[in-house]
Amino acid sequence: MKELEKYQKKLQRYLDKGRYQHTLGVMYTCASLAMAYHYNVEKAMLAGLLHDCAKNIPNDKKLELCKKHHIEVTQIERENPFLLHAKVGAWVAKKKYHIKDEEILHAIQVHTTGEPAMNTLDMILFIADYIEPHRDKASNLPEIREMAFQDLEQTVEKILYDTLHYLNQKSGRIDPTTEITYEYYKTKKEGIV
Ligand code: DGI
Ligand code: FE
Ligand code: FE
Repeated sequence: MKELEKYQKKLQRYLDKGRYQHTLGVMYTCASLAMAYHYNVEKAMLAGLLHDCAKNIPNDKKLELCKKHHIEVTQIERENPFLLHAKVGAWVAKKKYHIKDEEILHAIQVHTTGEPAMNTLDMILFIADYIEPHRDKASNLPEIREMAFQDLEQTVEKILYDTLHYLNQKSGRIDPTTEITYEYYKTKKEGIV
């Protein structure tokens, strides 16, 4: 837990106030979900704390970092560089916060779009990011918050369904990974895979 405090101090310098509050919300929500699903609580808290560590890096700087450090950038990420805060975040967590745990780095990397067949920590972070106490805009929050403590996979499917609906409504470009992930969890729910 000492490490968590050290990282909090550092993060506070790199994130704006609202983002830092969100980060703490995600960290504690990750802890709650870890308790509910018998996952390592400290590890889940670390993933939650660091997940948006690259959020306040300007877009041109994110693209520059990717080029310099050979991080692959897809076309949709080039057009919507905010999506890159997940991949770049995993890199920052590794290089600047010295996180060695590959599971934590992976959960950070996929926290925005998700990916098919996520592991427990990936799902805990993905869900915590959506339901943490400061979030108030997403639709169906009370229902999703309840579901989160009952079934991780169904909750991921519901969040992706709502996210795709929201992006369609505001004509936001959809990352193919978001779509593929939704299809994976939808099929899984129907009992086909
Ligand atoms: O960084 P946060 O705001 O805490 O949360 P996040 O990393 O999950 O990003 C949330 C935003 O990402 C939300 O507005 C929906 C958006 N998003 C998720 N998948 C896609 C997407 N945006 C686009 N354009 N395309 C996607 O596929
Ligand atoms: Fe994020
Ligand atoms: Fe977040």
